[in-house]
Amino acid sequence: MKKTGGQILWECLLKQGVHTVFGYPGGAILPAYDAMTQYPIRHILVRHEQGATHMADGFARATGQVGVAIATSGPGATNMVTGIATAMLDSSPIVCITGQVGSKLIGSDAFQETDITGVTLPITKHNYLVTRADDVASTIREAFHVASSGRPGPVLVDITKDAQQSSAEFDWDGAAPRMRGYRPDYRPAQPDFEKAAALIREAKRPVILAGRGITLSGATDLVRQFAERTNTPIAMTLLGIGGIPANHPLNLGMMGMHGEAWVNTAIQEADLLLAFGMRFDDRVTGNLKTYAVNAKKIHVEIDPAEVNKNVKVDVALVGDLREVLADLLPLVPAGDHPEWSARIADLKGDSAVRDIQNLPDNGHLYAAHVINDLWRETSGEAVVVTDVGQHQMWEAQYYKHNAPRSLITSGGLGTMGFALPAAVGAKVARPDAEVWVVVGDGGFQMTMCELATIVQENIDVKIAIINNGYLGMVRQWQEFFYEKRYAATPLVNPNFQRLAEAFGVKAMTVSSRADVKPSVDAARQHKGPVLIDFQVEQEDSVYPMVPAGADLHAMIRRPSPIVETAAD
Ligand SMILES: Cc1cc2nc3c(=O)[nH]c(=O)nc-3n(C[C@H](O)[C@H](O)[C@H](O)COP(=O)(O)OP(=O)(O)OC[C@H]3O[C@@H](n4cnc5c(N)ncnc54)[C@H](O)[C@@H]3O)c2cc1C
Ligand SMILES: Cc1ncc(C[n+]2csc(CCOP(=O)(O)OP(=O)(O)O)c2C)c(N)n1
Ligand SMILES: [Mg+2]
Repeated sequence: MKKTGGQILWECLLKQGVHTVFGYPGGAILPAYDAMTQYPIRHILVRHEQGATHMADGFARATGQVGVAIATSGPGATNMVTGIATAMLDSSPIVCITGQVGSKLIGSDAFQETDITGVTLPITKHNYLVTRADDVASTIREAFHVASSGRPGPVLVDITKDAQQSSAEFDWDGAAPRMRGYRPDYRPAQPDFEKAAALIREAKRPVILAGRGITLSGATDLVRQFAERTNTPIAMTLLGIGGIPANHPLNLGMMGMHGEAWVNTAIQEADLLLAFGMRFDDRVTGNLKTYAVNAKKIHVEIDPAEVNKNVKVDVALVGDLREVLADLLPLVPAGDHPEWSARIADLKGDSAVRDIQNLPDNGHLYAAHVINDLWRETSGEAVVVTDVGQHQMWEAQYYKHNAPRSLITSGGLGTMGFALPAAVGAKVARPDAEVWVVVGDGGFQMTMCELATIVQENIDVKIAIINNGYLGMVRQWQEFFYEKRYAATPLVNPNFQRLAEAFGVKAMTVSSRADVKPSVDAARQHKGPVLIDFQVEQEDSVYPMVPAGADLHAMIRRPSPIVETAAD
């Protein structure tokens, strides 16, 4: 039966299992919106198209399923750019659908015409311009296949207005993806398994570097088994957090620029690094010349372009981590490294000292207190969506995540404004989960218009603004590296409580430690969205810190008053 391109779009989305899309209408996408009314699709009307992309991204990160965002041509499409780039850098599978001017008008600077496939070429895994209704089904199927297979990533499908309006035969089966040049199913060669197993057997000071790939591949159990069998400690990247429970005895915590001191020291002293689904980001390695110089390196990675990109490795096992580990595990004997374990225990010191819960209340409210109390009150079981800045790092340090996909954060692009919309996507994807937004006073103001979306759609997210009156992370760099010249970092903020109330969101303001717990409890008991403005110490800094490009072991340590380790 013939259907319009607009109808075929929704038919395909439903067949792909999509029930919710995040979007904003306009002229060039109107035929598709009109067709949408005939289908059982939940459309979440955002307030800015950037929000739609972050929502689709949050949806994808919370579940592993493809998230879908939709917008009109021109400004609608260009507003999506930041969200697409965010998804690209963190390998998040989203499909963005944009309307385009009529095919005959392309290239004429028509009203709201932007060459969005040109604009997004470097920030999409792949993108398409569809000019005929006949091509809608095959393109949508391909887009979902590309977004979700191999190394996931964003795909954009730009559909001209006439392709949405005209009719074509809808043939789902005939539209199955046929992509000769795209083969994401790599498998390592057998001799490489042998080489890796030999290095593992010989290692005396091994460390696993666990990244986002362990969750993307569904390999978290296998990584844990591998670690337990070989008694190998595990260091996590920011995006790996949650993949291995924080309370697992072999989980060391986060590595890198704001990682735990003992983790970075262990990496520098290691004789074998097992990089599982991580890409040696510069925030992870510091100075490459001095990075883990005594360690052999094994890299298990699905994308061949990542191998030997930043760090030269001794053995690369290119393939899906879960499949590779399933084959590698039987080749690896059970082992122990008593001296290494003792050294690590020594480095770590008494980690209970880091527990700031019992430090005396000196009248100052530190962000770390807020995060620590939030962790305790939610029993570590919330899905926390963070924005970018100091609060993001404190969340990573003080909220102990035990479940995969329970920390959602923009790592690679570091996109301020990500948290609030991404949390909407996460809550829509997992309505039964308790979802908290941890966001800075700066980043909140970048996408706070989505409070209106939250109210219109009754999205039950709880929002903790870590309000330090500064673009805190930049202020910290100015303090450390620019002699405290605070150029353009102090913020004059609105009254966040009254602002939230104006949107119709229940809100509180908290400025003392004693009020943190009761406010979190009140927020949890309230059905519906709640915002808490936590007015924290203004000039606190995130420690430890490896200055950009410095040696990983050259960390700036916290002078006082929150103690990090007994070894301080
Ligand atoms: C303010 C700020 C501070 C930061 N500080 C730190 C820090 O201190 N420490 C830190 O770790 N990060 C930090 N980051 C984040 C950092 O920039 C990177 O985003 C992060 O380190 C990347 O982690 P990753 O390599 O695990 O994830 P990704 O960048 O998502 O890479 C995952 C890798 O896994 C691969 N992969 C995907 N699927 C599979 C599969 N099925 N099988 C095998 N491989 C797969 C991918 O190809 C990719 O190479 C910071 C970010 C910000 C914004
Ligand atoms: C869109 C965007 N613009 C600028 C930056 C640079 N930047 C990184 S952290 C930061 C400060 C964030 O301030 P705030 O949201 O208040 O969080 P805080 O660091 O104070 O916790 C800035 C400006 C960014 N990451 N993203
Ligand atoms: Mg701030």
